[in-house]
Amino acid sequence: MHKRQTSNRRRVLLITAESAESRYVRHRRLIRFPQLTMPLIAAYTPEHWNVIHVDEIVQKIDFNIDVDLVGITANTPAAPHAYAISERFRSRGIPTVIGGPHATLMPEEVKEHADAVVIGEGETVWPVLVQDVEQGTLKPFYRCTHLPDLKNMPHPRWDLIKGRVYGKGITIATRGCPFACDYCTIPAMYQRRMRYRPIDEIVEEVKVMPGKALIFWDDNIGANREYAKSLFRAIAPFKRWWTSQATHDVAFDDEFMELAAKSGCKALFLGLETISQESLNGSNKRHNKVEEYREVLRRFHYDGIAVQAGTVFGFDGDDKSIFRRTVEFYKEIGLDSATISVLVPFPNTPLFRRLDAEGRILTRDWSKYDGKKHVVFQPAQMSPEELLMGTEWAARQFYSASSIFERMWKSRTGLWWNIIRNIGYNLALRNFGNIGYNPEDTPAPPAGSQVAGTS
Ligand code: B12
Ligand code: SF4
Repeated sequence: MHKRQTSNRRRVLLITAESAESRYVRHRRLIRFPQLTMPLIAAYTPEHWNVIHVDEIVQKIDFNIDVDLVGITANTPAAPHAYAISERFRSRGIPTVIGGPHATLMPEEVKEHADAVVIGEGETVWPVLVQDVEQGTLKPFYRCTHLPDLKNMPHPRWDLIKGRVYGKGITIATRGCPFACDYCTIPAMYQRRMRYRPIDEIVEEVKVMPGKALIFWDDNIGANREYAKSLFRAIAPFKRWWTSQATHDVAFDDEFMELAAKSGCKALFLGLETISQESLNGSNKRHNKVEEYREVLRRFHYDGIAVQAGTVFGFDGDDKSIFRRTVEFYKEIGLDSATISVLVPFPNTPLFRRLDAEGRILTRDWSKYDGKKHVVFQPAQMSPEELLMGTEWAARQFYSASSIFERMWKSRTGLWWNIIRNIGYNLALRNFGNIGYNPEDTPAPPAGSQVAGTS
């Protein structure tokens, strides 16, 4: 049992929640990406509070800890687990607050399990909430009505990120995304209003960020190309390596690509999602053009930047051939790496509402909304089991030794770390038994079959 410190400083425990199932998958990863959320909320906490952070990917919660407030961030699959954590602290009379994507999408449900809910962004409401705790006037809901402009953003508390050899140097340059893909929660979280931090403030931050490699956890760092180019020019002298997320059209802006490369960009996550244009159009993602993907890869590799492709199976246009076709195409174009998932209709998104109206939502158990080990809706052209096992098959094919060799041979981009990254995924998949399903050869698996593990 921890004893309260002798000073009369208040104590807040911030928790980055991660369910046991997800922990099992993520703890085995070579790279365990940390989230920025709690290190940033910590930086906005008044100085007379002590902040303790527990990131469940790498740390355990001490439920006996003596604190005045518990703050939890949770995405949808972690929500039921976050509720359980919250209830345990509440049973000891400690007030709890939950924020993050799920709280923003489903505040009324979240309120049943916490004393307060933060809806939307935390910068402006968190200091008010903390003061209310001090005065014993905690309110049930704290809604972000004035979007923070992110000027004077304090440095995130990187010291609170534990258990990572790589990836402590995280921040953001921009917030939001101008697009509104129908399955994505970003439009609801940030109200489709792009914000840009002053570049000189980011430069000051880059100077002191820990580690050589940095991550900008922006949703779309290329949303405003001119801003991005100025940022790249400004951070180039510091010779850091960095990665972020963008849309694939940046590839066609030569100046953007050159400046990104010169400023140390080693890889970008691109939400390619699918090789079916029909599926992209049906998801309000017309800005992705499948016919351009090959050229996109060529241009990225020309500038020495690797591509990590967000890849999703289960769109209405997908039949059982989509798995093989995708893996073959990725090999052909020399794709560096892919995050392979099953489509998830997150609550309160346009996709969820459509599937719900069509009677195709199979469960509202949010813990199954992980995009890895469960299918939570009825796919249009296959069974849920076929979708799950097909996705697993595609991940194994994509990260097989021969596929890694073929893709790396074609990519020739950042080979030493790119190969290590691919091997990491290959090894992670080995932690789970291969059930040997082949989507086009094996008969349909029985309903309720379990998948072993996806990337
Ligand atoms: C980093 C990241 C990851 C990392 C690390 C995750 C981790 N658990 O550590 C990796 C790559 C591993 C990952 C994986 C996944 N992720 Co992710 N990820 C992100 C990303 C890009 C950045 C998170 C971040 O640091 N943001 C910056 C901080 C500052 O912003 P923020 O979290 O929104 O916090 C602000 C407010 O929301 C609010 N707030 C949030 N929580 C709290 C709590 C309190 C108490 C308070 C006061 C305020 C507050 O205040 C903050 C400041 O304004 C987000 C997108 C995003 N923009 O957030 C997606 C995002 C969170 N991920 C998402 C998803 C779907 C996943 C996966 C399920 C994908 C998959 N199918 O595998 C997995 C799940 C893994 C897991 N179990 O955690 C979705 C969540 C959707 C949802 N409805 O829950 C997001 C929103 C992306 C999206 N396009 O929709 N992810
Ligand atoms: S482009 Fe990416 S971040 Fe933007 S709305 Fe679509 S999926 Fe979400």
